[in-house]
Amino acid sequence: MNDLDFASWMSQIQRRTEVALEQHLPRTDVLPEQLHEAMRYATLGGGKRVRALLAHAAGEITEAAPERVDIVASSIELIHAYSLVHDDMPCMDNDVLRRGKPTVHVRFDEATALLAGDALQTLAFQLLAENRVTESVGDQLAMIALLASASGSRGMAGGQAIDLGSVGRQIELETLELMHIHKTGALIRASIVLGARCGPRIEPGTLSRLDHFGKVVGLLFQVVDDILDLQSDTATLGKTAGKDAESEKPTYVSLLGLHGARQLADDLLEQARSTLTPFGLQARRLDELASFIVARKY
Ligand code: GRG
Repeated sequence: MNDLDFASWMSQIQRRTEVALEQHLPRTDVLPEQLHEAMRYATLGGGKRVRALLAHAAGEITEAAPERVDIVASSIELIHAYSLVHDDMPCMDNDVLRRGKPTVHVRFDEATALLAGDALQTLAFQLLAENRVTESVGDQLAMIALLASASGSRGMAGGQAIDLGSVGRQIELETLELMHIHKTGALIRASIVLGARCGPRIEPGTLSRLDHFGKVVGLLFQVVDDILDLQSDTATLGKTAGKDAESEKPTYVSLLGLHGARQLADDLLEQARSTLTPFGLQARRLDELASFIVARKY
């Protein structure tokens, strides 16, 4: 796959992620049909699959078998899909549009959205527990624990709690950073480390270097998200644009201004790319992904 240009590589990984997710999600002719329909609606046919791409790109560094990375990538995309379903609900962001379609509670109902999110989350852990992704059982257990802590109150869910608590308040840049390291960053960071842990060639220092890269890229992702929320439109984003300002959410743009946020994105990109230098050509896809995250339009 190394001779592919970035766009072809990306669409190949997006395709194989879609196929893996479609295989692992419960069928809609199995009871309870509506819940299964909602789970598939929330997960399939949309999304950039950035976390799956990062997992595969990190797996290339440790020579991981792509079939193993597919499991990790699917688990992470399931967690991500659950977080979006719950985030869009009236008790949180109360949004009606996601990935260019009505949100799950709008298309179905609130109770179904809540249950679909719950079931997507547990399916993620079932997948990772039932399929071998690394040689040692102890390592596999550690990977399951890593995904749990990245998703839980010390990771994504905790970041969401800080986010909900900061609406309409003035917060310092450090608090904003802490919030995003958890809310958006923890799962992105886990995608990279888990992808790498699927492979046999893990040199000393590799995982901590990749973890640092993930931390920087997680922040970079959020800075760009804040800029897009202000600068882009609903049709391009596939979700309601201008939501941050409307709901008085502190963002990198509200704290630093547009120019400051752009400057921060440039600095973070440089930092992320320099972290990869020791990996040489094996980090080509991670490097390309970092640039893609900055250049993305949605
Ligand atoms: C409800 C526990 C819980 C957590 C929700 C991740 C999150 C926490 C909320 C999502 C809200 C949001 C818009 C966050 C900004 C960054 C982000 C995660 C954007 C969406 O991710 P993309 O752009 O989405 O990767 P796609 O649709 O491409 O998969």
